Amino acid sequence: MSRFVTPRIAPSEITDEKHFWDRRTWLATVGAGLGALAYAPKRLSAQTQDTPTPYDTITGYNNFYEFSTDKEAVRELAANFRTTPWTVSVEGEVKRPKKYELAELLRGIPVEERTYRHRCVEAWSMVVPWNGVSLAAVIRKLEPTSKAKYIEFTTLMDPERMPGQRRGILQWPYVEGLRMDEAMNPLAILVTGIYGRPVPAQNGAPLRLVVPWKYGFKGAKSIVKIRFTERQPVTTWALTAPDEYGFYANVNPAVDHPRWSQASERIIGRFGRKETLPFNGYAEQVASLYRGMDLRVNF
Ligand SMILES: Nc1nc2c(c(=O)[nH]1)N[C@H]1C(S)=C(S)[C@@H](COP(=O)(O)O)O[C@H]1N2
Ligand SMILES: [Mo]
Repeated sequence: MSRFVTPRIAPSEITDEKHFWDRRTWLATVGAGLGALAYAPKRLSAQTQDTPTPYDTITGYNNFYEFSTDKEAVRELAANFRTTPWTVSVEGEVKRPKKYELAELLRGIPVEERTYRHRCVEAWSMVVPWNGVSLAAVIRKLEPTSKAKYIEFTTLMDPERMPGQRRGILQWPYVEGLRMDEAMNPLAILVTGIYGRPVPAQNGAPLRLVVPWKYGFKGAKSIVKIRFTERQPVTTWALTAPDEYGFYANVNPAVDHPRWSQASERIIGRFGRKETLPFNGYAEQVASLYRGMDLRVNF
């Protein structure tokens, strides 16, 4: 899987956070020279300046109900989860419906480094240096038809390999979705790595969605199906508890969850809380997508 992680710097060169920061320092140091243009990973202006959460915390505190509802148990339960071979079925309103081997799906699309705030609907947050590909680039490659108004993502269904699926906690498989214009926003990515290493199973290997202005549950893990649809997808959490989890799920400090406030968030791996920002701090990039919508109704 390492070939999907970072294209220009071998993962073997980046073995821990210290090296990650050394590399950043190096990039900043040589940044003045022309040579750096060729080597620096493409950065988006939206990238947060917040301090990234340590690797061990990001990969040791996980919501992945297919393995367990105990966040600290997922890492161990997912330790032997095999992600090769991996097939992603592309279906629905698309030029060529087809089953892709993962490498084929991502071929030709550059892997970028995107450090994003990650805000769970449970009112905790992290800052994650993801590696991944632009979802828009993948969609352009797949060529949806003019009827495609939404995109749906489905997680692997395999109770033998995912012990949590032997219990009816949710209606499996886990399904999430976006409106097509949301999916085409440059902030939306399909993640293949964290801190320059292949994304671990507990974080959604080998391919998971990240939509940083929305609550974390929109980011379906271990994706095996991408379907383009005319109708709004029926998504797992909105189906399970429609009063608590909407289809849009944009981070919004003004709309509380029925059972807790969304005004602030607990910072995992650090002390204290911080104020939650509208659209998780990405309003400048995405607020226009929702112009004219009542975000209390479409929560
Ligand atoms: N398939 C699947 N995807 C999922 C979940 C899940 O239980 N199953 N949990 C979601 C929730 S609630 C969050 S907050 C994020 C957690 O991602 P992380 O473990 O990488 O922090 O994954 C999301 N994607
Ligand atoms: Mo979450």
